[in-house]
Amino acid sequence: MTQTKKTIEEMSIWEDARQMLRKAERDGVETAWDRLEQQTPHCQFGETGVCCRICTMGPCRIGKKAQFGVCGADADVIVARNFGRFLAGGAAGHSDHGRDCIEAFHAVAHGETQDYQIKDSVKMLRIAAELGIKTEGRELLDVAKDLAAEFFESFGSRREQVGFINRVPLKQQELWKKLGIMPRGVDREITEMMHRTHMGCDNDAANTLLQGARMSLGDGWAGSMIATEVSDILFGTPSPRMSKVNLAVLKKDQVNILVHGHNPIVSEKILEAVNDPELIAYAKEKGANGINLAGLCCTGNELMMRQGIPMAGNHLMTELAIVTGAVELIVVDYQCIMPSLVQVSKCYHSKMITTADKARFTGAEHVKFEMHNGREQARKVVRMAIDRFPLRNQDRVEIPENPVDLVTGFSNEAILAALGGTLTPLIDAIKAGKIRGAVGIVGCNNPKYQHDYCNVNLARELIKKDILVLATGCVTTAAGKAGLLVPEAIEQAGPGLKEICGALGIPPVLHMGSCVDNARILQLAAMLANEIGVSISDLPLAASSPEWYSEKAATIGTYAVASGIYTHLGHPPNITGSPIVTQLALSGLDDLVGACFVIEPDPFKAAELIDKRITDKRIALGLAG
Ligand code: SF4
Ligand code: MSK
Repeated sequence: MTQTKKTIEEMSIWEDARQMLRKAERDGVETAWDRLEQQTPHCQFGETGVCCRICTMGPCRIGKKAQFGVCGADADVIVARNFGRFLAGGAAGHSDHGRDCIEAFHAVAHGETQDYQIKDSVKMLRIAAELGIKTEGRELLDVAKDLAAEFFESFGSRREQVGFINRVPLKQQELWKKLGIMPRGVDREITEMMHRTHMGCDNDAANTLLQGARMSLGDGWAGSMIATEVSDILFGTPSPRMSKVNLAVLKKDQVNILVHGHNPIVSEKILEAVNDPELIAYAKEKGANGINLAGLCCTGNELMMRQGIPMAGNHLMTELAIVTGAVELIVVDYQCIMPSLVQVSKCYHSKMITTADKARFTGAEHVKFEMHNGREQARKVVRMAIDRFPLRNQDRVEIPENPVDLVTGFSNEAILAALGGTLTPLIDAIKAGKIRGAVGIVGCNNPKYQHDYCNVNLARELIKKDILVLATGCVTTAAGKAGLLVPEAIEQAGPGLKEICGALGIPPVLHMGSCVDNARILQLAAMLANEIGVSISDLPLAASSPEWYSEKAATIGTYAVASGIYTHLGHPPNITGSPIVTQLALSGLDDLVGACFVIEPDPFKAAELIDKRITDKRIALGLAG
């Protein structure tokens, strides 16, 4: 993808973003768009995946001059190895987040912390029973101890399959066994991928990709799924609630704190601290009218889903939020946090706080959060924010106006409750063609695209075609800003979807959470398939990540495809230098797992392609297209 200098209007579809991009220019602040321009054109060897740095006989690159690396590896092997390691990064990110959640849960179960509790014991007992743990007549914490141990087991290496595989339709489980892609343990599959892609191991591109599928399934059906389920147990299972989105959620007269990253372990404690009357009084002493907490990216989604905390912006809004000049402090945990935030903060009075030893940023202050001190550390951080309020230069503050309303909180439990406790009304609506299918639109922003243009337009096009949209990750913010997350958005939907969502009082685009919460969509797909008695790949479903950028997004796409869900990406991963890998991703996988990737940068054309796939699946099920 080549790039020329964009106008501010071409950079983002949003007025709040454009206003801050103009301010950034005036304030001399460099943004991701400026740096993209400096990086363009990108290296073609890197972009097509044919640059190998796996050993020091290289680096090697495949092109007109040489068809083989020093060791003899060809483009297919090099691309497959690079892509395998790319997917491993994503699987490790989600799954290590999941492990951190289990550690908090384990600490609660063993009485090692008073700072976290079990908020949803009903869900905990239900999941314990689902995983074969005896619950009757036992103390809650005893069950919790066993459940934490069971979750840890899914990360290990001595099992035939991870625990939540019991959720997958049996036919599909058989297929995964036959193909050798049944995930045995989260860590095992990631380690095996790193091993296979060491020089001199797996030199068969297709074989490496199958391990990519197995490892990604380990992420989707274990690492991410456990992260979601444990977060619900500790902080509450989301239910529908109102909130607001865009930079207008920042407040001129209050101390503004932003939480950014992915894991609610830190942000939930910050939320508690900002509601502490003592700290609110301290903020007033310092001349502020209160303390305002807003989210960014997926930590923002986690807090919004469970607590209704407003969302300042998605991935490409993170620098721009600080450019308002109104942010005292940005607290981060991990993933998707641009290192540039340290520099942007320094252009204002803002302070950046890191909280995880595994995600430190040079130039930011580190306040380490551990299980036993989360509450105390959160109070410390909020106090630091308040102390910065008097340093704010109100003349440099510019906060966009008009936040947009949205409804969030659509966990599967909430969806089932809206349906009256059973999937039957949804299945009936699908059979009748009122809801023709469902698409999970997930993932990121990428400055190579006009910010959120594809995310929003794809969602709009699909709901027009009576296709229900399930949104997670940074797409939720895009959909929210576009007014698609409120019940009134049914006016933009096709007649069938309008009728069903109108009757249920829900929006045609459902906010289902953060990146790890794509596991909620997997589970919903599995529940539907089990109820109808088919495989997930038989259902009129699709997934899409129109503006993706991260390793995690590629892993999500891969576990979606391996789970039987046709998946659209706006641009390909760095694999196009290999005919074998590209062919397998774009069609070959369809024969193996019943789904494949499709690449299309234009959201309107993508909607047509997805619509066609959904029509084909409906017809195969004996339903009207
Ligand atoms: Fe070159 Fe082979 Fe080493 Fe890769 S593994 S850098 S292709 S010699
Ligand atoms: S935060 S992975 S930019 S969705 Fe989950 Fe957003 Fe993508 Fe990060």
